[in-house]
Amino acid sequence: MAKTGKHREPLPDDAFQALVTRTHGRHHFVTDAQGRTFEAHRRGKKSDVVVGDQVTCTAAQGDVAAIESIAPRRNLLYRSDEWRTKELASNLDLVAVVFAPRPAFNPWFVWKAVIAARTEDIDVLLIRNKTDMAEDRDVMDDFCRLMQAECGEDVACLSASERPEEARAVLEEKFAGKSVLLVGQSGMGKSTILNDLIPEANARTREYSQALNLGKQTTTTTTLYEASFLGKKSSIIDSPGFQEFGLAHVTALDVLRAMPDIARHVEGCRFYNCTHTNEPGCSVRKALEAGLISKARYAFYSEMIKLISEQKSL
Ligand SMILES: Nc1nc2c(ncn2[C@@H]2O[C@H](COP(=O)(O)OP(=O)(O)OP(=O)(O)O)[C@@H](O)[C@H]2O)c(=O)[nH]1
Ligand SMILES: [Mg+2]
Ligand SMILES: [Zn+2]
Repeated sequence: MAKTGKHREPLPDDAFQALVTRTHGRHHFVTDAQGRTFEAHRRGKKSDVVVGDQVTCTAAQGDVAAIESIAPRRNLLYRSDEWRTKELASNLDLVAVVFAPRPAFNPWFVWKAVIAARTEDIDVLLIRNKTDMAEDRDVMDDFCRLMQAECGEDVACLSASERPEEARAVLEEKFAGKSVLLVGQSGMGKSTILNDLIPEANARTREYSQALNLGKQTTTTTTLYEASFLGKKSSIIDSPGFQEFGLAHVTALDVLRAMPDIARHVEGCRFYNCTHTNEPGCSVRKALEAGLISKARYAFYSEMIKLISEQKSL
């Protein structure tokens, strides 16, 4: 049966709308308006279904249904490398990037996640978790100051495991009425944060996987949980941690748009197409030399531009 174009056949009477709440390889789960959950298979063996998609399903037999079509998406967050793209979730209002001093703090991961979200016009919240840990406290403080004062990002500081009530109060307000994706490297505390806000989710956290020796990555599927925060319908999507936020799909302009601390200095450059890397008369480099731009941020910016130009010349 054709799903698009002029020759679309009418769907049977039992067709229904649903939300994709979980994907695991080719296995999908959808929830309908009555809150019933079905295992759902995509018609035609396509593998284009993403958590957050609104879909039309048919033939619910018991708790198994078929996904006939996917409604147009408002946005789609994904990462990519030279060879492939990996969709994370769709129809998002907020990307919450979780970072912490342990297992390892990686500012580039956070900055790349911000670029990915901004490129799709999705709002960002940075969540500094594990504030109870003394390790690298100064590094974390400096990073948060930079992100707030120089980059204009919203940063929430919390301790999901030691002060869950506080974490809940801060995040309920930020998440109310929104569809929120939690992203971050493995072990940063995404599932712990989810459990603080939606205890019924009962998501596995590292203690559990350590006890069972399940290995490093605790969360293995992307799952959407619905909740009511401050009386508003909201949802949180927990996703498996990963190490590299590949951005093979972004342009130099996308990078600059997501880096206001750099972009604010581009006005006086001699060349209209200045890349702010090695051109003479560059006002960004002047600002860098005058100490008006963070060295770490500039190093990140120039590496991103280098990677993008290398890709173009492939
Ligand atoms: N000290 C401290 N530990 C925390 C905090 N939040 C989470 N943890 C611990 O950090 C570990 C990892 O937490 P998870 O919630 O499983 O991390 P995750 O980001 O979901 O990891 P993946 O599912 O592998 O991507 C667990 O042992 C948590 O108890 C916190 O605020 N402080
Ligand atoms: Mg997890
Ligand atoms: Zn320049």
